[in-house]
Amino acid sequence: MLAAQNGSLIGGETISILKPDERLKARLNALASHFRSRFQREPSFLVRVPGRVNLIGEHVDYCGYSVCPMAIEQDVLVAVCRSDDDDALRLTNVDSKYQDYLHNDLQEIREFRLDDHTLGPAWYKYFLCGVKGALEVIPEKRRPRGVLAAVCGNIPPNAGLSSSSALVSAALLATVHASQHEMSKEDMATVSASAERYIGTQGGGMDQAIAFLGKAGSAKLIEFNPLRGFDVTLPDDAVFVIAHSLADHNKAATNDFNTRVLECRLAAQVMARRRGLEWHSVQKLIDVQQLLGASLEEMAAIVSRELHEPPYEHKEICQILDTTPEELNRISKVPVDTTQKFKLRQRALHVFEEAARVLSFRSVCESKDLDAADRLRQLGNLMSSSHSSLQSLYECSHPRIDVLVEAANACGALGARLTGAGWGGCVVAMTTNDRVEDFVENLKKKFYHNDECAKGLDLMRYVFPTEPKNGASIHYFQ
Ligand code: ADP
Ligand code: NG1
Ligand code: MG
Repeated sequence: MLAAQNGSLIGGETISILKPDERLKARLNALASHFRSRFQREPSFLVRVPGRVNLIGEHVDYCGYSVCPMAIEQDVLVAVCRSDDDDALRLTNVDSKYQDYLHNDLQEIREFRLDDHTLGPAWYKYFLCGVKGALEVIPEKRRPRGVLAAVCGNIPPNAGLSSSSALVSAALLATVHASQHEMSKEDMATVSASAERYIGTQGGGMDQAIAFLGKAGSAKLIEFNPLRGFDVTLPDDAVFVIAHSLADHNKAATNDFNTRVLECRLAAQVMARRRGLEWHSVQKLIDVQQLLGASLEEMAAIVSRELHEPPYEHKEICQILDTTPEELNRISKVPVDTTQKFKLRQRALHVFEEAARVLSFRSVCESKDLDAADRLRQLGNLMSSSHSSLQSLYECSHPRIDVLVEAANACGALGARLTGAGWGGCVVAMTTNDRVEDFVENLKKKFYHNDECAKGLDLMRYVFPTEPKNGASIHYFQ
């Protein structure tokens, strides 16, 4: 059974039911006609959940630290109809590369295991994560017998813009709304973050939080435990450009992501043990910080004292924690190979320094003492330092990402960094209003024009300016 943070559901604003604007109407009509052709029925409502770009605060959410993303225009739409004369879940996708899916008993999805894949999950499993999460919190008498759903999305997938969470969150919202069950945005985000873990990745909750809490015109500082979002007003003259490295990385298809989550947990436990603290209850790096009552800057210094540079072997971690390899494997929550080595110092250092950069980013945005140029320069520097840390300490970049960041800098970006989990995907670069058009054109020339991978692509979909958009919404067809 899923529980929201602190074990209970928290109240708050619910998802807005809005009239579709003109841009949405065209897509909505195409989706409705796909729905009709597959199901010979009219859809009754539509949910829209956006992707996001994280401006700063990478790989810190699952350590308990705040992040600073904004919702983007690209989204996942789901047209939905509840069916009370049939027990099935029927799913279809406008994009034919995602095959239709049918399961004859919707209620059975509660018991499904969704993380048993070798080459990465089928698309519909993300949808099932959201349905499973919803069924766990909707009272039995409200649950629909069956659901028909048609999906269409335009978030570049496997690229760090959170297409997976948009899909999981849309499935959750669709099922909850079809059941006429009321939930606050915060509860939706929390349940959706837990639900996405069924796919096998141990994410921290940033993506689902901004998917529901996003607000047009501001980025958000997202805090966890309890989940809260604070508006961050970005400088008027700043423009953020997303650029795709054209290297995909599906998080659930490899152990890369979960290994970092594990390294952070082990770093926290080893630090706790070395400082004479009870380590079993320590799960996140923020737990050690709170137990030690130290600042983020002090934590970076403590890391340098308590954790050594050469990678830790499994055996050494067992010795420090005074535990057996079997017990360590059990608490690791992800499969661990005993020959695996863990870079505890490097990962923990990244997290504490990146968490501090998020707070600095917000202070710089809010500062009244800086002139416009200084503000942009400082924000750009924070983004660039974040990228260097992801590259060298966290080792989650990709050669194409590093070349793209360099190209963005050479084209005059004030700062540029990998965004999302990495190992491929997108970068976010900051430029100014008056330079954005030239910046995008120059970046196209520098990175994409002579690139084999970019041949035949509509580059507008791979390199584009973005601005903060609203989070999830519900729309009716009439
Ligand atoms: P991201 O960084 O985009 O969140 P993930 O590796 O977490 O990448 O997961 C992306 C997966 O989500 C895709 O491989 C695909 O299975 C699914 N997905 C994303 N967008 C869509 C869509 N429009 N329709 C169907 N499935 C989608
Ligand atoms: P992406 O790249 O969008 O899948 C992942 C995690 C986030 C966060 C970032 C790294 C999920 C669903 N998302 O994002 O929680 O940890 O990596 O900052 O696991
Ligand atoms: Mg994802």
